[in-house]
Amino acid sequence: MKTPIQLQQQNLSELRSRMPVPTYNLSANKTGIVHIGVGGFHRAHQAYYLHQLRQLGLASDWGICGIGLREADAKLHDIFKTQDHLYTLMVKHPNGKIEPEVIGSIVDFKMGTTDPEPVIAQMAHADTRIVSLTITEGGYNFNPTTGEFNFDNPDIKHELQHPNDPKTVYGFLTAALKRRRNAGLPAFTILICDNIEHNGDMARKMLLTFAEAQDADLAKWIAQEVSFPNSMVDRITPVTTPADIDTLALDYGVHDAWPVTCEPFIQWVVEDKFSNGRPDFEKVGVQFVPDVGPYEKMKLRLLNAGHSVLGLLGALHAHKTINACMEDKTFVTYLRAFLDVEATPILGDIEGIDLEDYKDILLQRFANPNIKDSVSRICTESSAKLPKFLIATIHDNLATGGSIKFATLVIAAWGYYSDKGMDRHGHPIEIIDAMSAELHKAAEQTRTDPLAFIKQESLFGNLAKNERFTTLYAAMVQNIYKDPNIKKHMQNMI
Ligand code: CS2
Repeated sequence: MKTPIQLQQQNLSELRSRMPVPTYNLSANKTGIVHIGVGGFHRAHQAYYLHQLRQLGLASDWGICGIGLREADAKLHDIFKTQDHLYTLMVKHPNGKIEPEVIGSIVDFKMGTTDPEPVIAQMAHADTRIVSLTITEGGYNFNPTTGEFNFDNPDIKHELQHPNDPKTVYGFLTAALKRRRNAGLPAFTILICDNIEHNGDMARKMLLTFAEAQDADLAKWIAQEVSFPNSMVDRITPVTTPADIDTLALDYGVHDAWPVTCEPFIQWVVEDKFSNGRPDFEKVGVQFVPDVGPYEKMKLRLLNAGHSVLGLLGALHAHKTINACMEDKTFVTYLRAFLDVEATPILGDIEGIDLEDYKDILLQRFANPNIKDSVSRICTESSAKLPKFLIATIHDNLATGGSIKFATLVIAAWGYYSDKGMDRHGHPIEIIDAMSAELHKAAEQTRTDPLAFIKQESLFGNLAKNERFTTLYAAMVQNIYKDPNIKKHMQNMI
């Protein structure tokens, strides 16, 4: 056992014997990227790619300034302050090996909740050339079925009235872009790193809708000057646990109040449309393609949907982690059947990708016993995820006459989960979802109206009017309410 050393710039030379640390000058020449939403994923993905570039002696004009727009981000802000924005990335291999490494690509962190001015100024600074976002699938303020911007959001109403007091990303982006336009500075690229199909196109549409309501001239300038590359991002990043912090301190001798853990796999496929330059990301394995669409669809409909299949069915069965689901033969067979029979046929051919290999690797990734990705993380904000990950596949298969049964059981299970909020042992499940009250209200009417849950049009579109779907769904609902042992129903289908 080593006496733990506090993670801090001044201790890096001492830490060097314990794990790899940055070899570059931590204060980048310029802060070229402003990133909103510095969760575990950003730190395991984009910030790691930048770190690799910096280790190669490149990208010194691309330091990252993290931004927190939620009160909850204050915790990371404070930790970063004591740790000089350093953190440890713990890559966890299936054989139990852990590779920790200190990452130094984030050079600053600002909160926008108390005083928006420093954040707007940072985005409007001449050195800032990219503003990137990971604000979660639910963070973009649109109706998942209609795809329309939600003007009823009180924060949006507020910032339309008070452009100098932004609350959401839309208010911050327009305030900063306006300042750049007025100063004659080039616009920055807006790079979305969330799991949404055509994420750049979606963000462009949302930002222009908001900007038009605020300032039509500015909207025109944004439409001409700002590029929004679509991108597909991938690395499984579980929630950090106290055990991870302890492992780092006890086994590696590093005190880090908020390390990040992740799997070895990493992928980023991006469209090369950057209006104001970009780091040489291709030198560290980022793929640039003319059209990201097929890659995004593949990832969302296989990986993310696969996660949701395991997550919701696993929650009812009382499996705690994704790898526990993968140790259960019924779950593995069911998942593979869903992927092969329902998700794959709608993907078509994707250049350079063998979908069978992709799925084989995916199953190995899910099975990594060292990752212990919690089912509860996967089920968090299901209302923002399922329309894009799973319900879209049901719609596609209804249109083509394809199979829908494996996905439909997941929807029926989601309804039961939202109604009862407990697993098969009667233990409560904590449901974390911005729509949890509405979901529960709709689901609890299932006994009197079996279709009540799927009548929520903002999530399901017109599924409640599709006879092929409703007949199957209603029968599954009846079975689950009669016998909540979800595994039995899964077994009957495989
Ligand atoms: C997960 C994703 O949130 C989810 O439901 O499927 O966070 C997933 O782990 C990442 O997209 C992996 O790249």
